[in-house]
Amino acid sequence: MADSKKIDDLAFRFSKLREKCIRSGESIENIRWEFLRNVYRVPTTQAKASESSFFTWNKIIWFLILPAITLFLGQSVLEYDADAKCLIEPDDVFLNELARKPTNCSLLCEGVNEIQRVSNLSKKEFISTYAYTGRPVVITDAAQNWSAVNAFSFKFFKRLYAKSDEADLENTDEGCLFFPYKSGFQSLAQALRMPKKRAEWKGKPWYIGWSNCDPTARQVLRKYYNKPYFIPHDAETGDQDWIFMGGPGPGAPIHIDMVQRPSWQAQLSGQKMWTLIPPPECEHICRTVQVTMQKGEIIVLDTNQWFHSTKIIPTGELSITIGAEYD
Ligand SMILES: O=C(O)CCC(=O)C(=O)O
Ligand SMILES: [Fe+2]
Repeated sequence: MADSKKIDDLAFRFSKLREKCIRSGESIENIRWEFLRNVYRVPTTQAKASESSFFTWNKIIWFLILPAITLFLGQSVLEYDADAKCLIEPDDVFLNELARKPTNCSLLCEGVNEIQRVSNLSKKEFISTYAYTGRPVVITDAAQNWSAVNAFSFKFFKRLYAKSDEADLENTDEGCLFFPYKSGFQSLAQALRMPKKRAEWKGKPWYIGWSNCDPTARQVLRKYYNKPYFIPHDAETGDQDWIFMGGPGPGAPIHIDMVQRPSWQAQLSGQKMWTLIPPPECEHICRTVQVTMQKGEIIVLDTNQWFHSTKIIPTGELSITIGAEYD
């Protein structure tokens, strides 16, 4: 099988397993052997009903070769290379690619030749055309009158988190995630301590992203923005704010997410270009699209279905965005 076919095949099997777990409520651990057997095409072994006596030939043979196997395994354990790379690394973003359902291409991206820019978008139209189809859209007037537009800056976030406990900021159990990209920072706390020069974009370039998990900071943030006006009253927007900040150059590299829901992201400072690539199974009918976000605009996007990357456009301002998931 060609490599890409193998990956498609594997992706399909992973996706089936995921569906099965969701449907049956079983944990992936319980059905992982079934999955591995399926992937490696090992036939299911069935005990033979006729086997009755303990000393069958089979057992005698096993009795003889077992010590040899034990010796061999013992040797292998001694030679075990703990640093050897796994077939698939546990934190590999490739896993996100494998563990997803195949996309309904006609719904997601067929005929999407460019990203629509709209204004005055009614809740009704948002629901019927964009909210759950995965078709990306930019709402140009969505965040223009948020006070976040003039208030958010590097200094703002430094002050916002000054009182937060450093350990709290890094507690991944609470869903606090930090994306350092190529900045070299290991945590949000560390990034916010960067020298003034670097923060003012006169040192090594940086781009970072994080999910806010400090409830006090969340309350402050919410004073600066509203739920986007086109999101229906009964649709929740996630509790977790996602913030991305940095200067000109590469932003997020191409990836696909495994989050619960589609999301919106408001451009509050600077400009950022998004590249959206349809999933491979849609390549024959869909195309890659790009859009540059201006200050005060919101992009709505299903990051679980579109591969995406970002790039910050030089404007003299940091790019700062805030976003959340909705359902
Ligand atoms: O804003 C960015 O640079 C990347 C955001 C992203 O990957 C996401 O919202 O899923
Ligand atoms: Fe993403």
